[in-house]
Amino acid sequence: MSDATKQTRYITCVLCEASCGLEVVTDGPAVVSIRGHEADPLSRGHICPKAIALQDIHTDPDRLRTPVHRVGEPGADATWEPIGWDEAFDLVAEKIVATQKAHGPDAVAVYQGNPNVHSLGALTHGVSLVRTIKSRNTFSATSVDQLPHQLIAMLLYGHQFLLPVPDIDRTDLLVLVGNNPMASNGSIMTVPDFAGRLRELKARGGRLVVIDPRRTETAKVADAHHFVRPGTDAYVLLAILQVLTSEGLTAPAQYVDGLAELSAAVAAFTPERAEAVSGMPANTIRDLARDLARGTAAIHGRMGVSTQAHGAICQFACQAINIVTGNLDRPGGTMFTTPAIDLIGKKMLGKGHLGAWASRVRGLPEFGGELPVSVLAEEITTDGAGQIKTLVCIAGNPVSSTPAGDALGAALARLDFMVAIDFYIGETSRYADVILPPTGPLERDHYDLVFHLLAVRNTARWSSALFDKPDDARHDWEIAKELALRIIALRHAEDTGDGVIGAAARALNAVKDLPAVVEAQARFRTSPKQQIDLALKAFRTGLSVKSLGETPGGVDLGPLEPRLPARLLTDDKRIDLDQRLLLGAIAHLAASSDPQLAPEELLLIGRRAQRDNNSWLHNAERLTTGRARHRLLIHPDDAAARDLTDGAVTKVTSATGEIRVECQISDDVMPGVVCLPHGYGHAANAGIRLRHAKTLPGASYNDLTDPGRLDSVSGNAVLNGIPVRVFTDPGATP
Ligand SMILES: Nc1nc2c(c(=O)[nH]1)N[C@H]1C(S)=C(S)[C@@H](COP(=O)(O)OP(=O)(O)OC[C@H]3O[C@@H](n4cnc5c(=O)[nH]c(N)nc54)[C@H](O)[C@@H]3O)O[C@H]1N2
Ligand SMILES: Nc1nc2c(c(=O)[nH]1)N[C@H]1C(S)=C(S)[C@@H](COP(=O)(O)OP(=O)(O)OC[C@H]3O[C@@H](n4cnc5c(=O)[nH]c(N)nc54)[C@H](O)[C@@H]3O)O[C@H]1N2
Ligand code: SF4
Ligand SMILES: [Mo]
Repeated sequence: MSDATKQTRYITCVLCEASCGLEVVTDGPAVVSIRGHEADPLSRGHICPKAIALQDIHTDPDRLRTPVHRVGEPGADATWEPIGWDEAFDLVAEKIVATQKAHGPDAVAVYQGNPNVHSLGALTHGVSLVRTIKSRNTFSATSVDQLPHQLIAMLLYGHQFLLPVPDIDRTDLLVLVGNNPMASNGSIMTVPDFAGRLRELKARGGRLVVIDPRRTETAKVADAHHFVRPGTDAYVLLAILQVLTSEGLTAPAQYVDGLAELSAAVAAFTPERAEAVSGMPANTIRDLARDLARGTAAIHGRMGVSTQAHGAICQFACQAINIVTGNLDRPGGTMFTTPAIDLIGKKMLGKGHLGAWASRVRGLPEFGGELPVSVLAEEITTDGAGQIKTLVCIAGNPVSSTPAGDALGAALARLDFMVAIDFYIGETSRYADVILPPTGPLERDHYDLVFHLLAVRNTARWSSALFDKPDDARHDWEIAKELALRIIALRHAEDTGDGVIGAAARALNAVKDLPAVVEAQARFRTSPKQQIDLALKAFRTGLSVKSLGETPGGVDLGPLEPRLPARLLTDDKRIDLDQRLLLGAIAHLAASSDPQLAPEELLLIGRRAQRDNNSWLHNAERLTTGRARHRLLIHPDDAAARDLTDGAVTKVTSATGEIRVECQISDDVMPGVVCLPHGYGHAANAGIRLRHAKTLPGASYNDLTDPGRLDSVSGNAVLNGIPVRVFTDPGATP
């Protein structure tokens, strides 16, 4: 290694929503060091241990570099043989077109996982591929994640992605409900360097309050932490609204309607009722409500209150609290971003719609073109017209990440055909007939179309691929392009009477001059980089890919600015709190008897560790050292009641499943609550090809969750507050 060949480069980390700017030193094809980029106007030098995994992924021998197809049944005995790209594209396109011809368009389903929002090419081209497939059976990780946020944003602000973010850099009071940014680095709030920003908040006299059934890493650095029984936040949040409205502590902006209706709807939710249900003291709730109305304040609810029984009510209540206290759209409250590439303002993202169609078996409504992923398995296994026969799984691991993942896996085994666009053979992709691996995160260009929209500061950053891709590799956008063009060509060949004979590539050649095909080619051939450059210029930002590329870390466009009411996309440019869907659900909750648990039951909640990333970074050697993180946290009282000793293997059962897992006794969880991370359960003999993951199999949380339990308003999965029983199980090994 010589200094002469070393290069310092600035890139964006695409592993989580914080989107940190990194300073990477390379030497030829090798990464020499990765550190946080101090001069980055958004991330200010922040980095977390996961960033080094970028290098591990890059060099991981288990990462697929060429397409493979499975020989034999899914499982330990399956073998995977490399096939050429053209052959693979042809095969996949033909299966998709043939399935849709034989069984209708909805017989091909699509699932898009979380990494899609972290990939520019997936957004510029993957979305178009999904539109080309054109199936009502479209699913994504949204319905195990932020679906209630999008629904509420659509109803209140007129667009599913008009999501206000806490103005952490100026607020007096930040209240976090069901999120743990010290480990997750923030969500629906791109907040790199949360710890540093929190220190600044405290230094200027501000406070952080955390509401969570576990004393989390964030709770430990907060000014106050309040335990809440899982799944009962709705009572607490509605009680905060009850206090605000009944004590006259409201000061909504002039463009807000429906305060009287909201006040009436929350009247039954007294702090005393909330205390009885949630365990959070009534006086604490009153004080918190009054504090929220005092100076600038922002309340932010995330996973713990989205993926639970009352996800939509909780998100509605959080927005309503910010609105009625006058904190929405003011510095120090919650604010909307002003992104350089404004996909919302330029109407390039749909506003969202609810119930345009319903799932075939259970009749659950779509939102924004997607059905809740909790219905995926039953749509595969229930015979009849419209049954799913083929699945296109793009950057997702639903066997690990969605309710009753084990049952979903069994359903995937019954498909006629499945393709995974993924670079690992994991819990889900092992069921695929063909896996198409895109280039890795260090081999692709990036611009954050999504996270600039959700960031606590307005910036714009271009990130060039650190390394050239190998000649025979394909970017995710190229995979989307090749598949889409072949699908379009095959459909045209069929229409023009050529039929589905022979290779898709031949069909492509035969119809390449048809106007529709020419148009599609033009659309798909524009690279992500060209599209970003065109957008930056068309939107008169004064920026270009070239100018951003010459500005390491990107440009600082300043703190968030007030944008309302101009930014609203509701028909009358006003915010209406009198939302029938939500006020109806609140009335229903008011009239329902309060939740009770059977005496033996505990409530299961999730957690994220700083060195985990959902299900897929467990093959990074340096992230998987040390003591296993996938232990079940249990309160000393609950452990004693079951004669459990620390480290014992327990059997955990729910209404739908059973797992074995090691326990860790801890009073960080409240009595009656047990806590386990998701994304584990890398079964050693299942035929997955992840050498490190197999050494830390753990158990999968989602073998305990129930696809039948949904937030009834939004269709989001209930992943937290799962009633379980915990038993000593001396004979079992985890
Ligand atoms: N019980 C429980 N379940 C949960 C959660 C929870 O808190 N508790 N969290 C939920 C949340 S918030 C989410 S977002 C979901 C995540 O759910 P999913 O998105 O379904 O799963 P991931 O674990 O993110 O798996 C991502 C897959 O994409 C692959 N991959 C990674 N990068 C790329 C890429 O650039 N291109 C392609 N093509 N593939 C790539 C990986 O190899 C992996 O197979 O899980 C949800 N499930
Ligand atoms: N290190 C790391 N970072 C990540 C990820 C990761 O897997 N690892 N995943 C990324 C993704 S995809 C996402 S969506 C974000 C999520 O980011 P966060 O929302 O911050 O995610 P979690 O850490 O799951 O935090 C959820 C919190 O809710 C609490 N909780 C559970 N049930 C309840 C309840 O009923 N009420 C209340 N009030 N709280 C409850 C849990 O104890 C937990 O502390 O993180 C992202 N960042
Ligand atoms: S916080 Fe997220 S974006 Fe920042 S370095 Fe860690 S994984 Fe990457
Ligand atoms: Mo997520």
